[in-house]
Amino acid sequence: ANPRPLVAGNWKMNGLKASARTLGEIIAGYDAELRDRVDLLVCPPATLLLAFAAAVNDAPVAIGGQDCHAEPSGAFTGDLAAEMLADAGASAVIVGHSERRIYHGESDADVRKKALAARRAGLTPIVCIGETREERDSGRTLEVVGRQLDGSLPDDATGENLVVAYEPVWAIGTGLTPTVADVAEVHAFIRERLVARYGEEGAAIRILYGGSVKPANAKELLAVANVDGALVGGASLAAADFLGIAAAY
Ligand code: G2H
Repeated sequence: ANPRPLVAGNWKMNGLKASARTLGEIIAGYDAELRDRVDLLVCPPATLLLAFAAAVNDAPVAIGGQDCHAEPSGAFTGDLAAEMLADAGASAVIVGHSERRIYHGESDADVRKKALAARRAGLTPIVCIGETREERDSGRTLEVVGRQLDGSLPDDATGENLVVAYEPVWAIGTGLTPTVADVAEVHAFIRERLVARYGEEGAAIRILYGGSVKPANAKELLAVANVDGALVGGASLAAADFLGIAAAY
Protein backbone atom coordinates (compact mmCIF):
# COMPACT_ATOMS: atom_id res chain seq x y z
CA ALA A 1 0.00 0.00 0.00
CA ASN A 2 1.27 3.47 -0.81
CA PRO A 3 1.71 5.90 2.09
CA ARG A 4 -1.08 8.43 2.50
CA PRO A 5 -0.09 11.58 0.61
CA LEU A 6 0.98 14.77 2.38
CA VAL A 7 0.95 18.27 0.94
CA ALA A 8 3.10 20.56 3.08
CA GLY A 9 3.36 24.33 2.74
CA ASN A 10 6.69 25.98 3.55
CA TRP A 11 5.96 29.67 4.01
CA LYS A 12 9.65 30.48 4.46
CA MET A 13 10.18 34.09 5.71
CA ASN A 14 6.69 35.22 4.72
CA GLY A 15 3.63 35.95 6.82
CA LEU A 16 2.37 38.39 9.43
CA LYS A 17 -0.52 38.13 11.90
CA ALA A 18 -2.92 39.03 9.08
CA SER A 19 -1.95 35.80 7.31
CA ALA A 20 -4.26 33.97 9.70
CA ARG A 21 -6.82 34.75 7.02
CA THR A 22 -4.97 32.52 4.54
CA LEU A 23 -4.88 29.74 7.11
CA GLY A 24 -8.62 30.19 7.64
CA GLU A 25 -9.22 29.81 3.91
CA ILE A 26 -7.10 26.65 3.85
CA ILE A 27 -9.05 25.17 6.76
CA ALA A 28 -12.36 26.10 5.14
CA GLY A 29 -11.36 24.66 1.77
CA TYR A 30 -10.08 21.38 3.18
CA ASP A 31 -13.41 19.66 2.70
CA ALA A 32 -14.41 16.09 3.46
CA GLU A 33 -13.52 14.89 0.00
CA LEU A 34 -10.01 16.34 0.20
CA ARG A 35 -9.54 15.15 3.78
CA ASP A 36 -10.26 11.68 2.53
CA ARG A 37 -7.39 11.75 0.07
CA VAL A 38 -4.55 13.86 1.46
CA ASP A 39 -2.98 15.22 4.67
CA LEU A 40 -2.22 18.96 4.92
CA LEU A 41 0.59 20.64 6.86
CA VAL A 42 1.30 24.38 7.04
CA CYS A 43 4.76 25.56 8.18
CA PRO A 44 4.54 29.31 8.89
CA PRO A 45 7.35 31.39 10.37
CA ALA A 46 7.82 30.55 14.05
CA THR A 47 6.29 33.88 15.15
CA LEU A 48 2.93 32.60 13.91
CA LEU A 49 3.00 29.07 15.33
CA LEU A 50 1.04 29.79 18.51
CA ALA A 51 -1.64 31.79 16.72
CA PHE A 52 -1.94 29.23 13.93
CA ALA A 53 -2.18 26.31 16.35
CA ALA A 54 -4.97 28.15 18.14
CA ALA A 55 -6.72 28.96 14.86
CA VAL A 56 -6.55 25.35 13.68
CA ASN A 57 -8.10 24.18 16.93
CA ASP A 58 -9.74 20.83 16.10
CA ALA A 59 -9.48 21.14 12.31
CA PRO A 60 -7.36 18.37 10.73
CA VAL A 61 -4.68 20.74 9.35
CA ALA A 62 -1.26 20.15 10.95
CA ILE A 63 1.16 22.96 11.83
CA GLY A 64 4.93 22.70 11.57
CA GLY A 65 8.19 24.59 12.03
CA GLN A 66 10.80 25.33 9.37
CA ASP A 67 13.96 24.52 11.36
CA CYS A 68 15.03 23.63 14.88
CA HIS A 69 18.19 23.54 16.97
CA ALA A 70 19.66 20.18 17.94
CA GLU A 71 19.75 21.00 21.68
CA PRO A 72 16.65 21.13 23.90
CA SER A 73 17.67 24.45 25.55
CA GLY A 74 20.69 26.60 26.25
CA ALA A 75 22.77 29.60 25.24
CA PHE A 76 21.92 29.67 21.53
CA THR A 77 20.71 33.20 20.84
CA GLY A 78 18.03 33.38 18.19
CA ASP A 79 17.57 29.63 17.86
CA LEU A 80 14.52 27.55 18.67
CA ALA A 81 14.47 24.07 20.21
CA ALA A 82 12.27 21.36 18.76
CA GLU A 83 10.60 21.23 22.20
CA MET A 84 9.60 24.89 21.82
CA LEU A 85 8.02 24.23 18.44
CA ALA A 86 6.13 21.27 19.91
CA ASP A 87 5.05 23.43 22.85
CA ALA A 88 3.73 26.03 20.41
CA GLY A 89 1.57 23.43 18.69
CA ALA A 90 3.76 22.06 15.89
CA SER A 91 3.63 18.37 15.04
CA ALA A 92 6.36 18.44 12.38
CA VAL A 93 9.44 20.43 11.44
CA ILE A 94 11.34 20.87 8.19
CA VAL A 95 15.07 20.23 8.64
CA GLY A 96 17.94 20.58 6.19
CA HIS A 97 16.10 22.72 3.67
CA SER A 98 18.59 23.80 1.00
CA GLU A 99 18.19 27.41 2.14
CA ARG A 100 19.42 26.33 5.59
CA ARG A 101 22.21 24.26 4.06
CA ILE A 102 23.30 27.13 1.78
CA TYR A 103 22.75 30.27 3.92
CA HIS A 104 23.52 28.72 7.32
CA GLY A 105 26.15 26.19 6.32
CA GLU A 106 24.26 23.17 7.64
CA SER A 107 25.95 19.83 6.94
CA ASP A 108 24.36 16.40 6.68
CA ALA A 109 25.59 15.70 10.23
CA ASP A 110 23.90 18.89 11.50
CA VAL A 111 20.68 17.95 9.74
CA ARG A 112 20.74 14.47 11.25
CA LYS A 113 21.11 15.97 14.75
CA LYS A 114 18.15 18.23 14.08
CA ALA A 115 16.08 15.31 12.84
CA LEU A 116 16.90 13.40 16.02
CA ALA A 117 16.03 16.48 18.09
CA ALA A 118 12.68 16.69 16.32
CA ARG A 119 11.93 13.08 17.20
CA ARG A 120 13.05 13.62 20.80
CA ALA A 121 10.41 16.37 21.00
CA GLY A 122 7.75 14.20 19.37
CA LEU A 123 7.83 16.09 16.06
CA THR A 124 8.02 14.44 12.64
CA PRO A 125 11.13 15.73 10.85
CA ILE A 126 10.77 16.47 7.14
CA VAL A 127 14.35 15.98 6.00
CA CYS A 128 15.21 17.81 2.76
CA ILE A 129 17.79 16.64 0.25
CA GLY A 130 18.54 17.51 -3.36
CA GLU A 131 21.28 18.22 -5.86
CA THR A 132 22.51 21.52 -7.29
CA ARG A 133 22.44 22.36 -11.00
CA GLU A 134 26.14 21.70 -11.26
CA GLU A 135 25.81 18.31 -9.57
CA ARG A 136 22.99 17.33 -11.93
CA ASP A 137 24.85 18.54 -15.01
CA SER A 138 27.89 16.51 -14.07
CA GLY A 139 25.80 13.34 -13.64
CA ARG A 140 26.22 13.15 -9.86
CA THR A 141 22.58 13.48 -8.78
CA LEU A 142 22.14 9.99 -7.36
CA GLU A 143 25.54 10.02 -5.72
CA VAL A 144 24.74 13.32 -3.96
CA VAL A 145 21.24 12.28 -2.95
CA GLY A 146 22.57 8.94 -1.66
CA ARG A 147 25.21 10.68 0.43
CA GLN A 148 22.67 13.14 1.85
CA LEU A 149 20.31 10.28 2.75
CA ASP A 150 23.08 8.34 4.49
CA GLY A 151 24.28 11.39 6.43
CA SER A 152 21.06 13.25 7.21
CA LEU A 153 18.57 10.56 8.19
CA PRO A 154 18.27 9.15 11.70
CA ASP A 155 18.48 5.40 12.33
CA ASP A 156 15.31 3.48 13.20
CA ALA A 157 13.11 5.68 11.02
CA THR A 158 9.53 4.63 10.33
CA GLY A 159 6.68 5.81 8.16
CA GLU A 160 5.27 7.48 11.28
CA ASN A 161 8.33 9.39 12.43
CA LEU A 162 10.09 10.54 9.25
CA VAL A 163 9.25 12.29 6.00
CA VAL A 164 11.84 12.81 3.24
CA ALA A 165 11.57 15.71 0.78
CA TYR A 166 13.46 15.60 -2.49
CA GLU A 167 14.03 19.18 -3.64
CA PRO A 168 16.44 19.74 -6.51
CA VAL A 169 18.13 23.01 -5.52
CA TRP A 170 17.89 24.39 -9.06
CA ALA A 171 14.12 23.88 -9.06
CA ILE A 172 13.49 25.87 -5.88
CA GLY A 173 11.68 29.14 -6.50
CA THR A 174 12.85 29.19 -10.11
CA GLY A 175 9.76 27.91 -11.91
CA LEU A 176 11.91 25.11 -13.32
CA THR A 177 11.00 21.50 -12.60
CA PRO A 178 12.73 18.24 -13.49
CA THR A 179 11.09 16.04 -16.11
CA VAL A 180 8.67 13.42 -14.87
CA ALA A 181 11.26 10.79 -15.81
CA ASP A 182 13.93 12.50 -13.70
CA VAL A 183 11.60 12.77 -10.71
CA ALA A 184 10.68 9.10 -11.12
CA GLU A 185 14.33 8.07 -11.25
CA VAL A 186 15.35 9.96 -8.11
CA HIS A 187 12.26 8.96 -6.10
CA ALA A 188 12.72 5.29 -7.04
CA PHE A 189 16.35 5.56 -5.95
CA ILE A 190 15.36 7.14 -2.62
CA ARG A 191 12.74 4.43 -2.03
CA GLU A 192 15.30 1.73 -2.73
CA ARG A 193 17.72 3.25 -0.22
CA LEU A 194 15.00 3.66 2.43
CA VAL A 195 13.92 0.03 2.07
CA ALA A 196 17.55 -1.14 2.16
CA ARG A 197 18.12 0.78 5.41
CA TYR A 198 14.78 0.49 7.23
CA GLY A 199 13.23 -2.64 5.73
CA GLU A 200 9.43 -2.65 5.54
CA GLU A 201 9.21 0.74 7.25
CA GLY A 202 11.21 2.22 4.39
CA ALA A 203 8.27 1.52 2.12
CA ALA A 204 5.96 3.49 4.43
CA ILE A 205 8.12 6.64 4.66
CA ARG A 206 6.62 9.47 2.64
CA ILE A 207 8.86 10.95 -0.03
CA LEU A 208 7.70 14.46 -1.00
CA TYR A 209 8.75 16.27 -4.15
CA GLY A 210 9.56 19.97 -3.75
CA GLY A 211 10.62 22.73 -6.11
CA SER A 212 8.27 25.02 -8.03
CA VAL A 213 5.18 22.88 -7.46
CA LYS A 214 2.02 24.75 -8.48
CA PRO A 215 -1.54 23.79 -9.38
CA ALA A 216 -0.64 23.65 -13.08
CA ASN A 217 2.07 21.00 -12.67
CA ALA A 218 0.86 19.20 -9.53
CA LYS A 219 -1.14 16.48 -11.27
CA GLU A 220 1.75 15.38 -13.41
CA LEU A 221 4.34 15.50 -10.58
CA LEU A 222 2.18 13.91 -7.91
CA ALA A 223 1.19 11.02 -10.19
CA VAL A 224 4.80 9.82 -10.37
CA ALA A 225 5.52 6.53 -8.59
CA ASN A 226 7.05 7.02 -5.12
CA VAL A 227 5.98 10.68 -4.99
CA ASP A 228 3.92 10.69 -1.80
CA GLY A 229 3.18 14.39 -1.69
CA ALA A 230 4.66 17.81 -2.18
CA LEU A 231 6.64 20.39 -0.23
CA VAL A 232 5.34 23.68 -1.59
CA GLY A 233 6.98 27.08 -1.15
CA GLY A 234 5.72 30.04 -3.16
CA ALA A 235 2.42 28.45 -4.13
CA SER A 236 1.56 27.67 -0.49
CA LEU A 237 1.14 31.38 0.29
CA ALA A 238 -2.24 31.57 -1.46
CA ALA A 239 -4.93 29.25 -0.13
CA ALA A 240 -6.44 28.62 -3.58
CA ASP A 241 -3.09 27.50 -5.01
CA PHE A 242 -2.23 25.35 -2.01
CA LEU A 243 -5.64 23.67 -2.06
CA GLY A 244 -5.39 23.35 -5.85
CA ILE A 245 -2.19 21.34 -5.42
CA ALA A 246 -3.81 19.13 -2.77
CA ALA A 247 -6.74 18.59 -5.13
CA ALA A 248 -4.36 16.99 -7.62
CA TYR A 249 -4.88 13.84 -5.50
C1 G2H B 1 11.35 24.49 -2.34
C2 G2H B 1 9.94 24.88 -2.27
C3 G2H B 1 9.42 24.69 -0.88
P1 G2H B 1 9.15 26.64 -4.09
O1 G2H B 1 12.09 25.26 -1.40
O2 G2H B 1 10.26 24.04 0.03
O3 G2H B 1 9.83 26.22 -2.66
O4 G2H B 1 7.90 25.82 -4.18
O5 G2H B 1 8.88 28.10 -3.96
O6 G2H B 1 10.10 26.27 -5.17
